Amino acid sequence: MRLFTVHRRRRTQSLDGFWHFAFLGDVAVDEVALESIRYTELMAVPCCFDATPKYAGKRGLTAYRRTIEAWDDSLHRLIFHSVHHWARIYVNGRPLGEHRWGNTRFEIDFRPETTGCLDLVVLVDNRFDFPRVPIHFAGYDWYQYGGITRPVELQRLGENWLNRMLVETLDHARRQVRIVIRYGSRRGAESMPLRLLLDEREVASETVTLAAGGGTIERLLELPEAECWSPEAPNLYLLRAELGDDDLTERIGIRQVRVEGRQLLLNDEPLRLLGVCRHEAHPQFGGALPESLMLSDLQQIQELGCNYVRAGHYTCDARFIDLCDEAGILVWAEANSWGLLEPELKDADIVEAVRGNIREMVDEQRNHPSIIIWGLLNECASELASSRPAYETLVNEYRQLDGSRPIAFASNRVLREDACLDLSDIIAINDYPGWYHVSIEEIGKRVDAVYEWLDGLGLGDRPIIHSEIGGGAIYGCRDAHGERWSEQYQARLLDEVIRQLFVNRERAIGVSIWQFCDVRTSTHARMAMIRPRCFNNKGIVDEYRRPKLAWDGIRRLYRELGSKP
Ligand code: ADA
Repeated sequence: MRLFTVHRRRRTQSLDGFWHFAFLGDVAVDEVALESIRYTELMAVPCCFDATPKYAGKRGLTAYRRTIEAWDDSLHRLIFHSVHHWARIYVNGRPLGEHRWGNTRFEIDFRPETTGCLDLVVLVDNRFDFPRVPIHFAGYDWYQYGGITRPVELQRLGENWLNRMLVETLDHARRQVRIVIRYGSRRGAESMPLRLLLDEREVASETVTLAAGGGTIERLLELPEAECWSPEAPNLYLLRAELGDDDLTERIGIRQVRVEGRQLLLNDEPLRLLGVCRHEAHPQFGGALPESLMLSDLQQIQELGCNYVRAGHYTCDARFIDLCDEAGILVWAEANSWGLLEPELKDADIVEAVRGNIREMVDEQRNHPSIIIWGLLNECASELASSRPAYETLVNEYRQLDGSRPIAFASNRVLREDACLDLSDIIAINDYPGWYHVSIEEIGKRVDAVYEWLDGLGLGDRPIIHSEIGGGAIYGCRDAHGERWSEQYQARLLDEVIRQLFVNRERAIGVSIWQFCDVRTSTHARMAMIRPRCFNNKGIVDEYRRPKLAWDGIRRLYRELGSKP
């Protein structure tokens, strides 16, 4: 699943391929008798079943089935890297667990009752059904496809096993890292050899006594031979832990990120972020992008001169972030929470779900050196004092899980009351001058007004990222008028905004153009009426990644501006 081998010792099998499939439609989950399901066709895993021609646009309950082989009667683990939106897992007819949102990894541990062939069934539901699926809502501005959308793996865990290894740089100059190993143990009280290897060279070795059930081991390590990670020199190392018979590898980069005054620093050097916002979407694959497309997206993003991607509005595929780690592309990673209003932010189930989503994302992705910002609550009701408790809860969740990265939420409540923005380490502004507000000629004035407003709020001393700017263009639409929806208008608009931000002014530390590619949006009437073709057409490449007119100008500008302020 990753760009490196995670387990060299642990038995692991990929369950990707064709599974038996049944579309059950609009039926209540608890009324389905597993024995009565007739699997009449096949479905690919991973894939979005509703991006295939037969099920395009369909919502309902589905069942996926295949056999798996238990190696022996040890604890086994199924890893689902994403099932969209809701899943219930059965082995030999026994329900083992549920998961209620897409885009993050979850695990199901079980001890097989028999060895050999087992029957694995996964019920997958892509319907919008609050409160069963509390963070996928029908009106979001991207099409939320369903299915087993990322790879699935089966592992044998044995008697003692490594669950996670978290690696955090404490001091990049001294190459000092903190390592937290979480393990599981069936019996405990056993003494075990623990070794840590950096690119296969031993850097620590000791004997540890395991606690029954499991526990954590925390160590500080200095790795003087390691070079720091940065966009210019993205040095990566494989850190492998061996505990008894098990092992676990993480790929690490030594780097620290912090906010100081109006700057964002990486290893004490100020950054300028020039990038794009990117959805995982393609007409043929939905949100389940093949590796070839991840790679070609990355190539285009590099070609454009970007050093930064805002990924989201949900947890991006770890393989794409692996590619960013390698390429030195900086990433804003974001938990799923889009446009929530007052009633939603006051709803304990929704806030708890976003919190769970944050926990899973941080747990899965915190070791990526390229991730420098944790994002959340895109364009939610931050102007209301009643929203503050939700913001505080969720921002604090991030801070407790990982205090090593700044936090930002993109706000479009500009020039208004504000009740939450002070909770954000970086001020992130989604504003569309030249599109939703003011004419192209008035963009500069609008930018000044936004900065004055921030000063007035007493937040003028923080770094500012223009987390979204943009305008729609239909691919191929060029005419003498060059008005809205034409490629000329989009090109003119983006050129003017970027110049106003970085050439005529020097206050912002970053920009992410909304958006990299055109994406299908929801069929909700409110959205469909303002989105020609039911696509969000603000991509600077279309949904098939064909560059629009704006491409060349942005490419030139980004290259001229460069990654240093
Ligand atoms: C918002 C939102 C995006 C997209 C954009 C637009 O800023 O964060 O997801 O919907 O607006 O195209 O209007």
